[in-house]
Amino acid sequence: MKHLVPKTFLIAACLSVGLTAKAEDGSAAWLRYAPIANAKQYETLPAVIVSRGESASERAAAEELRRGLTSMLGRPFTVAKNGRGAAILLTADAHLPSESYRIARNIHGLHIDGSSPAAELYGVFHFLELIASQRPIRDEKTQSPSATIRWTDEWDNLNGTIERGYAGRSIFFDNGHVRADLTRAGEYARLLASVGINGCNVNNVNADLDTLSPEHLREFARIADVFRPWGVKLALSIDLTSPQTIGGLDTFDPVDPKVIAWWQSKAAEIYKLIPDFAGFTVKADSEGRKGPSQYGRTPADAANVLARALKPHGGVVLYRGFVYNNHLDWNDRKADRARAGVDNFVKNDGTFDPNVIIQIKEGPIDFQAREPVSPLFAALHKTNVAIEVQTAQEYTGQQRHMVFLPSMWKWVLDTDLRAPGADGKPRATPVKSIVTGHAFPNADGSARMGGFISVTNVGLDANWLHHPMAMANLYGFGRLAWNPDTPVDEIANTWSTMTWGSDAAVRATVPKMLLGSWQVYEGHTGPNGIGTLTNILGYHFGPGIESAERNGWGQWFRGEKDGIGMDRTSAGTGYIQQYPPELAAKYESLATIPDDLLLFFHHVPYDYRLHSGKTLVQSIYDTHYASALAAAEYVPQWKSLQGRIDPERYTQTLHLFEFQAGHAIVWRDAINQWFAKQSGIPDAMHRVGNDPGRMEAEAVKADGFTPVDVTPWETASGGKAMVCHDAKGCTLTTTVQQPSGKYNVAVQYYDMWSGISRYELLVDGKRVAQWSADDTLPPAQFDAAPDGQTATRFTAQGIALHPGATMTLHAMPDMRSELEHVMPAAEANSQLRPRDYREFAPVDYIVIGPDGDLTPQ
Ligand code: GCW
Repeated sequence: MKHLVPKTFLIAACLSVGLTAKAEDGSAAWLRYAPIANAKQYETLPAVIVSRGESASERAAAEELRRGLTSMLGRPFTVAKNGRGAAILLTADAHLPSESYRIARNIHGLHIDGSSPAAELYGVFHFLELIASQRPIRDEKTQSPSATIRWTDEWDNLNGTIERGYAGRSIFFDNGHVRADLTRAGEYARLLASVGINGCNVNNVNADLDTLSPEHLREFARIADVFRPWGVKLALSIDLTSPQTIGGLDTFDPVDPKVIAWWQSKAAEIYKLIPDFAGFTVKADSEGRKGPSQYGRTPADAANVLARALKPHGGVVLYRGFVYNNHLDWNDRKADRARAGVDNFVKNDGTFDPNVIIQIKEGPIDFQAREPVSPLFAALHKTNVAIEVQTAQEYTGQQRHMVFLPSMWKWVLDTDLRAPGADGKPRATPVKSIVTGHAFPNADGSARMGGFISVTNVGLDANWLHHPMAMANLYGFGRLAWNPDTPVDEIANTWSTMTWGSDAAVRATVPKMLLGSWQVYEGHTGPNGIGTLTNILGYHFGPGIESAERNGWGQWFRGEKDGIGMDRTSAGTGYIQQYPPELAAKYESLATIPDDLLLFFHHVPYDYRLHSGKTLVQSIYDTHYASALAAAEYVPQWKSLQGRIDPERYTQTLHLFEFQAGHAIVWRDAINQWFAKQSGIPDAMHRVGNDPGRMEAEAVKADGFTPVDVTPWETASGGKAMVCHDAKGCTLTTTVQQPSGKYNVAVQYYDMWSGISRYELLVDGKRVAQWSADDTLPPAQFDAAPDGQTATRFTAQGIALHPGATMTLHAMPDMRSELEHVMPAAEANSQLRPRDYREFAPVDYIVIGPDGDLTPQ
């Protein structure tokens, strides 16, 4: 590498920086700036950062660079207004394309040029990432974002709760107001800026009706203030009824002149307080929210009244494509929720104003473990569109399972819809080309406005998303939004190095774990495009298979006697015909439909032979065993990194992997048992229903315990659990049959949200293990019943057993009377009634398996 500057200008790198792991809480995320192993390679980097910029963003950029380089390279860097000699120069260059930066070297030193202060920040963060991953400094070509909209949506409520938030309460709101202390909000904006995210919608799309009250707007302005230095613009979700609900008008009809005037004056009021306000997100005519249909108006009528009010100020409207009827008729074989996007929007193509963007969820249903891509992307040719993905893992393990979502998103973005061009012939139109505005450009040939939105739902948990690995999703979202061609292994590698350090074993292990994790999760939840198979009427976390059927929500898979899967062919709901012809033909034919999407599109017998050569049901059994095992293997893989990662994050992550290993078994067994019963076809390998070493709680000698039916039945082994209503405690006793030796003993039980039952395991009267059911997981939410989301396990390792030994599980329920009528704060403003959260120490089964790091099967 050519040296940047003469050696005489250099300050020797401080080589004393070690790699000793120190305790960390994850709040620094990927911006830890840990000292790098070989700082010497950057010894020619000048120690003076020259920045003349006066704006808050330019100051933030210079300070970030100083902080990052000093910390990583272990020598002091300083910021100056002017410099003599070699320096790192942060400069504005108006000739660069919008939001772009360039890194280049010349005789004066290193230049980081940005077209705007925010772009200087992007350049700085990119440069710091380069150093953190110990890549060589080279001249780089100008880097520009792929699209203008790169936002996160946060589903935070003003009362401080977060809809589908799995990492604590809101960083923005509490008790009906914006928090007094917005430190975390500012830190969040810094994280967002570091991956090029330029907007953040801070309140739930199910917006509080008084979001736009003058009092709240003044408070929101404070959030905008802490975002601003990081180039992150504030957006708000609004309710379309606002002119009526808070404006006092007798209507919210979007074409009514009074309503038009109201929105105009509201926009002016907002921009007075927040001059760089980004715009509105709108959920209307969906899941009980009112919308333009009430007045016989179109989504375009509604979107345009807002867009016209925002236009003079430079704002945009993100109108959500998530409009569907949640009271569909189950008995109507033609009814199909997946059709809703195209059915509701395509007729309005070309009628939306230029500052309206239709925000389309990646798939036609709702963030399932796998769905085909939404056909709406290819159906709107004269309308701006953006893709909405969900970093919050609502249907993918709620940040209690590790699921690296960039793998999924990349698959979506690369899916080629084969939309016809002007000549009517199919052409390459991958989703990424559509959402970046290139596939269907404006009339003048320029790219349409488009973009990327991640529903993120960070919370007050120190590490933002609860599972340290979940932060790879936020990081990866930013990287893909900036450049959807970024390879996912590059995302996994860079994130891992910045988050966990550059130890060779860590670098070899973490990205590999991440990159396989979507497949693992899909493999032990809903298979073959059927949907996640979680309890859709509950919290979307654990299995609850038939909750999707026989109701108006339309997440049906039609599991029937003759077979399973939604028939969406032309003989069925006709949904497939919403795709452009070439792709429709591929999905319509059983010969070409990919195995992993089969049940989304076709109704087939249980013994239908897949392209893989296996029958559907056998493939489900096999995949579920393999994937649960893969999830269990995360534990020993992670343990192999002990000492190479700070103990605090190491331990926290280990607990999550241990939980995941147990919960993957809950999923595996629920789905396999259900398919075995439904199909009547046994597992050719005799695993389903035959669990070596497993003792059903209801089948061993019980003292005090009583059996209960668990609902849904597939979420308990044998459909039953034992519960203890005796305040003195209850016991389960069995006689060990195994040969003498060391074993793992796992207890599968249910951990309710609020009670704390206590358990101890005794061998020949001697206590060998004890634990409390006081985990913050599961349930990730407030569940008062034994079911798929409260099911969990405790594993005691290395327990010495001998044939004839008496093994006793002693359980103490938590029967405190104050738990009898509890209303969790998070549910306080919902329709729910207080519930009985006493915890009767429910136990499903005990299993004895081989000693070691793997949880017994
Ligand atoms: O999937 C559903 C979620 C709702 C959410 C809705 C939406 C904010 O379960 O919690 O509401 O999607 O995206 O609007």
